[in-house]
Amino acid sequence: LDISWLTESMTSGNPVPIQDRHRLKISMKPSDFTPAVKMKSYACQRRTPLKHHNLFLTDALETLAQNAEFSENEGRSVAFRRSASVLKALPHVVRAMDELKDLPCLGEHSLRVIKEILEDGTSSEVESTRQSEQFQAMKALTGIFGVGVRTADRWFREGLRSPLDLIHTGQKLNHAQQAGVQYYKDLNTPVTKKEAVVISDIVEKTVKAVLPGAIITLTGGFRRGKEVGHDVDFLITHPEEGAEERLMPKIVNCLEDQGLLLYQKTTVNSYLESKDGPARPASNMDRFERCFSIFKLEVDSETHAEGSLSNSCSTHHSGSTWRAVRVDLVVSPYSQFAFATLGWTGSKLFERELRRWAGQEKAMSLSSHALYDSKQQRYLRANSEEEIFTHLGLEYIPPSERNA
Ligand code: DCT
Ligand code: MG
Repeated sequence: LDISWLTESMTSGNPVPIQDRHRLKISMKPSDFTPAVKMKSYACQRRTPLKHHNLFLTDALETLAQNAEFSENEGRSVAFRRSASVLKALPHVVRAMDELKDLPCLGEHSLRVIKEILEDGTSSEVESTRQSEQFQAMKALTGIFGVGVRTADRWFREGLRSPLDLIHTGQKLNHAQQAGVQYYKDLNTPVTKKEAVVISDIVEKTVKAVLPGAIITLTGGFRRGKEVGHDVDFLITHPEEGAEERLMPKIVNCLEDQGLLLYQKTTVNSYLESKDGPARPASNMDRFERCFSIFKLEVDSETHAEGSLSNSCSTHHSGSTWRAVRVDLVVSPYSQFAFATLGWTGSKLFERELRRWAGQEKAMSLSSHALYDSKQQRYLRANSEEEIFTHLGLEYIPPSERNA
């Protein structure tokens, strides 16, 4: 429906010409216009569903974000992620550049990429990034559990391209990286919701056997409604403050006794609340008692995908009845549980934006442990995520709409 003649008249302030007036009689429903979307600028002010309308654009922008992370250019990476996130929150497919003109966070570079995709179907920068040897090698190397961008970059400059190259050249690897190489294929096979549910049952039974009355919450992407994830995240607490102390070693022992752990590394809780407020700006690294683990998950023949276990780097063989799955366990004191739940539900960008909102708009400092109000010089307590949103002056966004 072409209504440009009408909108022109409306915006110019001139009356609709006589010869056009009969055209106004055709039924005009509000849905005939693409409504101007009022988009808030912080991702934590918006509802971002898991399934959205602009994957063809967001995938491209997130490729550039990932490439910026590989060269440790955080500012550039966050800029691309923010652009992508705005498009995820749009209620319609983007078809033309003028639909973007009132949207926040879309920088010059992102707009250039979007324009190219809308006009040509692809962006040359995105395609050449995806095909570049460096990008592919960095993806493969950082895809190894225990390997960060710095290590991967050093290996790349030494000529290494894949996990197999690490084995062939006899690289010195720490324990986490050894497990990462050994279970490389399994750990790069997405964990399904079904597998997450099976692991939840195991974790729940184990934790409750060790500490009756404990509360176990599935967090991370699965709490936001994702169908697959790269790992399974759990948050554990107990209504009696203090009952959770030194709980992790007991959980780990119990899991080990059942032969369920292929790898684990536990870090102790090092969080201390200072009466003067948080010492450093709230970071995304929290200080809970935490266990990074790799579970040995029995696979029933029905879900056992053909070939998914034949792993050239792995000691186990095709025909095994188990697979390796990354599981993160976090223990929180009950008084911090709401903050920990909010912090561990994600998405990563949603969390980053919550902390930025707190700091820049509210003079508060938010972490997965606490919320500190710098003006009142005191900690604000909360028993639920809803209360934290209220403290922050934000509308409550449920987990399924935090997929920023
Ligand atoms: N988190 C964060 N900042 C980070 C890392 C994690 O705020 N730098 C939070 C948000 C999500 C949660 O911890 C779990 O992290 P991941 O498992 O990495 O994210 P996910 O959303 O669960 O993604 P996936 O589905 O791939 O596991
Ligand atoms: Mg996760």
